[in-house]
Amino acid sequence: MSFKPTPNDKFTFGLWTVGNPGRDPFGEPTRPTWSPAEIVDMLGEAGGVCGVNFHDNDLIPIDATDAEAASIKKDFSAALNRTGLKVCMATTNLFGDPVFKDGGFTSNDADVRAYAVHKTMRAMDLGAEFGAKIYVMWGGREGAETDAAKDPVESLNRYRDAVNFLTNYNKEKGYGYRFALEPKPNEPRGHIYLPTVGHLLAFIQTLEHHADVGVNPEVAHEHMAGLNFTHAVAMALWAGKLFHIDLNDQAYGRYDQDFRFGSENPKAAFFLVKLLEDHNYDGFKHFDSHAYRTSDRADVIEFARGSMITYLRLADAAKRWNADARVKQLLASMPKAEGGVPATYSPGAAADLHARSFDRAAIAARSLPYEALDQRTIEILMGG
Ligand code: DIG
Ligand code: MN
Ligand code: MN
Repeated sequence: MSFKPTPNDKFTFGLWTVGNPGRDPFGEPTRPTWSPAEIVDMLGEAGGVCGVNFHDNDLIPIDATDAEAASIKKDFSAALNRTGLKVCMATTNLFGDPVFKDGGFTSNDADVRAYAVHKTMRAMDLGAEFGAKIYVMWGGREGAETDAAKDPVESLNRYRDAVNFLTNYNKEKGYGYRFALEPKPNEPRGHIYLPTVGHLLAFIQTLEHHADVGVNPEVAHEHMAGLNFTHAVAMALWAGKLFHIDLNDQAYGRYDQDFRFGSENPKAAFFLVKLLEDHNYDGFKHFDSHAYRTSDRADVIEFARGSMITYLRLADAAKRWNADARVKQLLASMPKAEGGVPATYSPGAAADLHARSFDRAAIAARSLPYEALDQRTIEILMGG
């Protein structure tokens, strides 16, 4: 069976992912800095990619003249036309320039907070120009190394005020963005505010236009927090807030590795894909990851292809798991799951439950064949 991605799979890549030049904290770039148009052409070569995403300055350098910006946009548009790729998500770089050394929305400097909102409005304009309908906000610099610097409660007020202002700008301009806030526990700041999906879901409920705001969970970031990413995504799905997702992979307890999807822990990736497929997630699947520093252009394209093919293979494995006779037999052998606690309260239901007697020993003796079920999962993943 061949696993060929198509644009209908809604796989996307940021310009900064395939365009990653291989620089790391201990070494210079190992690859050329390709232009946005060249990156789009590389994604066209990979085949089956739905779209591309960008931070404002991935496309237009922060100090570009209007003429330079116009020329870049012209070349980028031409590449989109020849490859058929769309722009699916836009976001703002509020972490690269030194002005953001203490954050953007939560900076202690009111001028920096103003500039961050100014820059985001213009980045929203740019994304809308190319048809993006998802706007991601990753607060990579919104944090602290020492809590002597700022009051974390005041920081959340500042964060909320900035997001409220920008969701109102979205309404005034009629851009139709849905905002996806992206959590990360640390790096580049010692501690980043709103570090996990759970923190963001609580934060979103306090916003003026909370219906327009969801989350963009990333595998690597929940792993950095030592959390189960599938459960984080389940929480977002359950809350109706999974507006976007950053797929990659990551060893626990390491710096943000942004590895190719499924390359570090295929079993965890399987359960994530099974969750997304079982719950009919219909959003973009963004591979926020990059090739190894050792990769050349051809291997970077293999990285992009591999990301998509792994997802498709795991989705096929999820279909085979759901249809597997042994899996069905094991699930059927487990205690009845339906019923139990009444979905709605009534005095009668409470009286019945209150008076009910339970044979604890008999219930405790029931079997839960999870070893067999997990073993069968491993066998299916191994092609068995
Ligand atoms: C890091 O995981 C962040 C940035 O790459 C970007 O702002 C966001 C978009 O996916 N992810
Ligand atoms: Mn990351
Ligand atoms: Mn990300």
